[in-house]
Amino acid sequence: MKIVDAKVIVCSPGRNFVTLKLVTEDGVYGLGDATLNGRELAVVSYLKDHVAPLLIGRDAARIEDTWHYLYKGAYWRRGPVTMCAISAVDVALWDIKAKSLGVPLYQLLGGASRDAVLVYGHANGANIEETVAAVADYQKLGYKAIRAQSGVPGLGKIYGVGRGKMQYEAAQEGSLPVEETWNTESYLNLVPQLFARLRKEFSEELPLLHDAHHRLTPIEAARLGRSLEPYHLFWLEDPTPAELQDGFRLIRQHTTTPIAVGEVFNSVYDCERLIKEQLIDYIRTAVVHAGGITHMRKIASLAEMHQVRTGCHGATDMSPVCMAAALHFDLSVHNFGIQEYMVHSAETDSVFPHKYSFSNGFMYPGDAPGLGVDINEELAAKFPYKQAYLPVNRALDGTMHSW
Ligand code: KDG
Ligand code: MG
Repeated sequence: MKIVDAKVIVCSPGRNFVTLKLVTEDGVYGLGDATLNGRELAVVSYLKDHVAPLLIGRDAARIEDTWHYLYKGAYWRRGPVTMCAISAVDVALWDIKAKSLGVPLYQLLGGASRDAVLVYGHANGANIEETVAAVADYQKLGYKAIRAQSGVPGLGKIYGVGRGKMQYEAAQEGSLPVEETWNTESYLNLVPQLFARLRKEFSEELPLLHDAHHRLTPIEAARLGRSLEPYHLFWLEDPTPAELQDGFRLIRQHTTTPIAVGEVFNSVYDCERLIKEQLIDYIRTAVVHAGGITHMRKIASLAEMHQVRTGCHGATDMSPVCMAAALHFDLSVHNFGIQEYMVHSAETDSVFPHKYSFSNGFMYPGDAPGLGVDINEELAAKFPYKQAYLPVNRALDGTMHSW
């Protein structure tokens, strides 16, 4: 079953998405998400100029071999652009294989390890009281686990808050990134107050999560983790930038708050030390950024051996194609922990009709053959690419800070 076409579709139904469509000689096609938020066109070029020509005429059934052909064959290894492109090819090939065999993808990954996929929603507010109200709203929608982010007095819009309490979209249209303001001390004082208030309002049993979004040094993160211990979070995410992995050892020495990391990772080598030394509890790599289903399974297997669970990144910049792939992965891997879920806009859902569904705090990939997601190319063409960037962050004195 030879690949005869490799089409890169760029559209912006509410936000930018890059989708790879691989077509085989017998007409079966597969989709892969290749969206790299704020750097979309770099992946488009990599796919169009360097990957698509290599795929024409290749056997679509050889998924593992194609993965290594693109990874080893490039000589230049890893990196978000390359790995996003490889992910898209990989997922499209898994979609083709499952469709050809007439089974939902999770059946090819060992079958279901559970009945449903636990997800968490994003509650946020400009201040603590607004965030408490947003958590209540998410509970009413049936969510069984909720991430809580609050604005910090004096800082204006910061990561995780600012576009209405039920939704948050980080990328903003424009030719330059928006600049946000940061002050670590104000943040470190506010977050424990937020969770103290949330535990007062809601059950001790409600899994609550928080994302520090790479903005702390290891010792600041250790202070935050320790101050949150009475409120027993499900996880504290990205407590410190993960380039310096020794920092996680320091955090671990000081707190029992569970740690999640990995949304910016793109290979098992980024995770290896953190997993093997049991410095984290949840690995958050995404199918679209970490080499597709093929590579994500290797990461999950390593994690399983070290009692680390998965917690895939699932913000709105993961397209419905990635979301579907994540749900098949989540349903099948033994050491699944939780899946992030941010609802896409109605425009996005209309461009990407899909069979996955949410009900009462859980998600289901559905039983359609393959991924169970399609792309309406005619409609996609009505939403052309719009330049957009993730924000940048500056401390109060103007110094650049991690966002
Ligand atoms: O593209 C970057 C966003 O997806 C990221 O900032 C969202 O941190 C995020 C999260 O946990 O969803
Ligand atoms: Mg995050």
